Parts: sequence; C-alpha cells; structure tokens
Amino acid sequence: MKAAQTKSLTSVGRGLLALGGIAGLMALASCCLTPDKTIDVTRYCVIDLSPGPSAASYPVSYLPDVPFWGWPDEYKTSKLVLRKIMPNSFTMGGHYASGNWPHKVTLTNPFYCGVFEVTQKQYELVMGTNPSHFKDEAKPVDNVSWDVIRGKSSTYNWPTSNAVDPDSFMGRLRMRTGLNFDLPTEAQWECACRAGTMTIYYWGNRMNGRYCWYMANSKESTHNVGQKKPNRWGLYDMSGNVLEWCLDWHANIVKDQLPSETIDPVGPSKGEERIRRGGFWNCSEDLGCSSDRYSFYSHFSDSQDGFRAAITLPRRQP
Ligand SMILES: [Ca+2]
Repeated sequence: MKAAQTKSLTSVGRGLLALGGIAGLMALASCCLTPDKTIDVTRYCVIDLSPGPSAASYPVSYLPDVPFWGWPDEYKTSKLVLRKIMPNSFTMGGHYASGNWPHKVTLTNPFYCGVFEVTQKQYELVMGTNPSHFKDEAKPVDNVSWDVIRGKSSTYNWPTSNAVDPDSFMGRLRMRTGLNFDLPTEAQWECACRAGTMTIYYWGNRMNGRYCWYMANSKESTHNVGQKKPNRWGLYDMSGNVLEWCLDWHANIVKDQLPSETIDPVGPSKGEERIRRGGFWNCSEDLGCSSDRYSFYSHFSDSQDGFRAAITLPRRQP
C-alpha cells in the first residue's frame, strides 16, 4: 500500500512540476501534506510513566501508527502503549479448548489493548515496587495477583462493579491519566489475541516458537517483551511468556447452554477463581493456543502470572 501511494504521489508530482516552477512545487507540497482522513490518529495510546510512582499525572499522547523502525525500547519501559481495537464479532473458543466451546461474541465498544505485557519497569514506575521472580526491567512483571492489580476489597468485585482500589495499579493509572484503565474482559482478551484469526494459534494451526516463549524455548524463564513476532494486530506475547489476568470469574462453558450470540460478555456474576489466558513460559505447546483457559484464586500469584492493560472506550467516539 505504501509503495503504491508513493508511486502515485511521484506521478502526481511530476505532473504538477510540469506545470512549472514555484506554483507547481507549492501544489505538490499541499498535495503531500494533506492528511489522509482514513488514518486513525488515535490508533495507539501512549502513557508516559517517566514521572514515576509519586506523580500526580502521566502525559497521554496518541500515534496513528507504529514508528517506522518499530517500537523503541522506551515503549517497553518508561512508556505504556496500547492499540485500539474496533467493535467486532468473532468466534470465541474452539480447538484444544478445555471446555471453551466455539460461540459467537460481539463486542460493541472499541477498546485499547496493551501492545505488550506490562513490564517490570512500567510496574515499578507506577507502584514503586517490583514483585517479580524473574528480574529484568523489560521482562513482564510476574508474581502479581488479580487483587494487587485492582484491589482486594469486595467493593472491587467485577462484574458487580468496575471500581478499583485507588491505590492499586489500575487505580493509579485511572487517577493519573483520566482514562478507564482495567484488565481486559476474557472476551476482549481473546478478541485481541485472535486478531481476526480462527486458527488454533494466532499464527496458524501448529506451534511456532518464533511467536511465543513456552516450555521448549524459554529455558525456564520469562523473556523481555516484544522479541517474538506479533499477531496480525501488532500485539506481542499474547501466547506464552506470562499468563494474563482477565476480569472475569471462571465458570465452565456448557455447550448445550450457550446462546447463539453473546454481546459484551462480562463473565459470571460470582465464582471462586479469576480467568488467566494465553499460556506461559513453561507451558506445553497445546496450552498456548488462542482458546485455552486457566484460572486461579484472585489473591494468589506466582512466576507465571502477569497481565496486559486495557481501556474500554465509550460506544460512540466524537
Ligand atoms: Ca502472554
């Protein structure tokens, strides 16, 4: 597409220059500088965390696209970057699934999903602490519980309420950015993971170590985020590295009780364990697929457990 646009502009430019001199050059400049109205200038949301854990606010900015040379390291340490995902319908569940039967899900709100798992440096810049077992600033933060990320009071009991503890990771991000930060719902997570695919993994139907860190290539450790190939929407490590907490309570999905379509699912109203998704550094190859589900008590955590940030947007954008 970019090559085609360049060729077109070059052709237009030659024509304008043929008209002669400065007038032609000015027309060419105007042509080249006219913004493309199809570009979403807020496709990527960037939070500058460098003011640190005591900051009153974090600067928020937006980008229309990935930088030409890819995401610089600062987006894995001192900045947090999330990609916008538009409302859509997709088939959730399927292959190898531990009870995750295929079913149609429609998400009616756009949402931002973290391009990377939240790293240790990012966590430390927000919270001032680093609980991780595998230490490195660009590795995903691990050993974090659902309760630590959102708050452990029963007040913070998704989906009864979307409130979070003001002093939790999500609470601090909300207060310092004015944005509706939270974990993704399980449906948002799988939508982001699949990125429009219906295959077993988001890259195809067979395990491929170029896309994820798992038992066969992790050397029993997490790794810096963003080193493997991303999915079609540019999200990294959706399979492998650390498991990612989702908002939902866990419940078995009963095949015969599934509705024909679920709209904006938020999970069961109560449960004992919260959902985690996406496989991890020590999982076997069949556990890193797009539909596999894990769960754990919300106050527990170990070296498998990390997360990805999300922001659900209003249904209609101005
Ligand atoms: Ca992961």
